[in-house]
Amino acid sequence: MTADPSTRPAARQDPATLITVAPTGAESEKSAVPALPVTLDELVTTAKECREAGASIIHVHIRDAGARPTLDIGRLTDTVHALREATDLIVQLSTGGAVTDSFDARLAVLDAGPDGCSLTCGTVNFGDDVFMNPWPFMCELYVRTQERGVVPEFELFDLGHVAALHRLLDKFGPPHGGHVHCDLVMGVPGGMAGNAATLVQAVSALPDGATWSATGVGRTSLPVMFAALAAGGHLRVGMEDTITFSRGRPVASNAELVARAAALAELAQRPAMVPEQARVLLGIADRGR
Ligand code: KMH
Ligand code: ZN
Repeated sequence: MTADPSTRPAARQDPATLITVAPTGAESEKSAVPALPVTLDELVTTAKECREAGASIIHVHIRDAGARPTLDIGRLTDTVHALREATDLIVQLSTGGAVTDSFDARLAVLDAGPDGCSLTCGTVNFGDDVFMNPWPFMCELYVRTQERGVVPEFELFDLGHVAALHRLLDKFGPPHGGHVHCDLVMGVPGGMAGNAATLVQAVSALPDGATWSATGVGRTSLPVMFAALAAGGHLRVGMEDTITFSRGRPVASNAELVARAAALAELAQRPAMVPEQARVLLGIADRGR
């Protein structure tokens, strides 16, 4: 029996699942979360383990010698080279940084020559802080990605960010590589809720042909992961977003979060894709290793 066309999903369904790992972030402190990778050695080891476990993109925030968040361009450049040397992962640098970072420092991240970067589509309350992404900053960053040949991933923390994404694409045209890929960051205190109903609403508003992943911060991690798989999306996991594996049990490593995501993707009959497949999906050229 064939399915009734009216029940077929409108959303694009990729036969495999792109898994992004976001191993570090800017918010957790090493002293509170000892398993957090903060040195270059720890990051490279994490990257290799996560690649083995099923990740194809690494979303990178780095730390300084005191394990504090930094956007130091020398360290970022060394990090891009080291990750390329050690793995075939797609290297995506955060342009969000920490809430205290200046716009100029966030724009300069592209100078480190990553494959991709995050581009958040609007300001959002972020716990007790504010993550600032005013329209002129978004525009400047987007145009620079087009000029530098860096593929942006549009980070959407709120439904209003989806509207801002449409506005950006209408004004400046498609991104480098020609394909729009978004990441729904859900469950941030101040952003959109991390649940299935909100995910479906956000996905239905995305540009035609866009692909998307989703991540739920904190305890929204699992509900968002199940909802994303059910809706045909991709997954982002990692200690940037989740430091508790299950009730009362801290995450032991980023790789175990990737392994859990890959196992769920396998169960959903959309197994984890390898970086080569992800590059084709996202229009990201292999810059050589
Ligand atoms: N650390 C947050 C303030 C991104 O990487 O682009 C911003 C963030 C988003 O993590
Ligand atoms: Zn980030």
